[in-house]
Amino acid sequence: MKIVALAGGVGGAKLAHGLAQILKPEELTIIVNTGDDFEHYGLYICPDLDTVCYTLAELANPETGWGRVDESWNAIENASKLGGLDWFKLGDRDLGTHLERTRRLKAGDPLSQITRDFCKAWGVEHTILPMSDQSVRTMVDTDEGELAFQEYFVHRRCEPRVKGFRFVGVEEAEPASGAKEAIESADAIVICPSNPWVSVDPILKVFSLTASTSSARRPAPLPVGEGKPVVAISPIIGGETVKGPAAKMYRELGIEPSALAVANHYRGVITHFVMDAVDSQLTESVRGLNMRTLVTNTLMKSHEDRRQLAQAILQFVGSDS
Ligand code: FO1
Repeated sequence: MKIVALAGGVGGAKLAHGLAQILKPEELTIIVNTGDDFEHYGLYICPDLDTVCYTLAELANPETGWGRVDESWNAIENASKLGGLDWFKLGDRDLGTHLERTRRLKAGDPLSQITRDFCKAWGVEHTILPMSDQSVRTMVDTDEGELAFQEYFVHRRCEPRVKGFRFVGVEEAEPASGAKEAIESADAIVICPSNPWVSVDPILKVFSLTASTSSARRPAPLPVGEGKPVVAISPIIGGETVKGPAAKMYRELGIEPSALAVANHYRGVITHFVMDAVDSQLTESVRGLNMRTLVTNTLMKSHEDRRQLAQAILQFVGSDS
């Protein structure tokens, strides 16, 4: 079964890792959000892309979910001592990734090719692609003005109240080389349990799969995914997010955070929806959105949880396709 997974950072990476434990390399392509990318110290940083690559390479820091395992912090500590910026923690090993990626980008290589080469070097056999080789920048509109994504997320610890989002460059961004073909030849598309507003929506917009950030712009009859199952896994469990600000964002945008709110967010895009057992009382409401539902354990604490959730999702979308 050929699957395309759409992923943001930590939650997306965990499910992608579960899928990679089951599917052969030629059966899985993971398309990753690059709206979080930014330049820092003159280096090109791709947090979500690196999180997915490190996770599949089993090189990720198990405590944070982002960055590298067995990391040291000499460079950033030294920079900080010299008066430099230290709000975004770049580890010594991780810095090597940013240095080499920046060198290659400056030499004119596309991000998708660089990512393929890095994955080969790290022993990752499944295909991981950025959503686009062109720049898309997520901007967060807040009560303190518009902030670049990492400024909002890491520097300001998601404290400002969110009013909306803007994805600069998304209209012009073409899908990365190979990504559209992967979607076209996939049997199903899996939207990982990543933040719908800032991790998944930018990818959906690049592929014209939706424009669900505004109900006024509810659209898009799946020009790419049409005719195949598209399944989303709720990142909201029992009204809260496992990690990150998705629930806070829903609240600040005037929507009660719940699995139902997530299903509603993806209305018109998805055919199948997976939610946690603690949210089983929402099943009928989600079915009312014309979606098939699966209620299961979606919390991925261990590698085995990741594999089991991936297995359940594959069975769910495979059972009627
Ligand atoms: N997240 C943090 O909360 N604090 C950090 O200092 C931080 C550093 C960092 C370095 C490299 C990297 O690839 C990711 C990093 N992240 C950090 C995570 C990242 O900024 C966010 O989790 C994502 O952008 C949201 O998906």
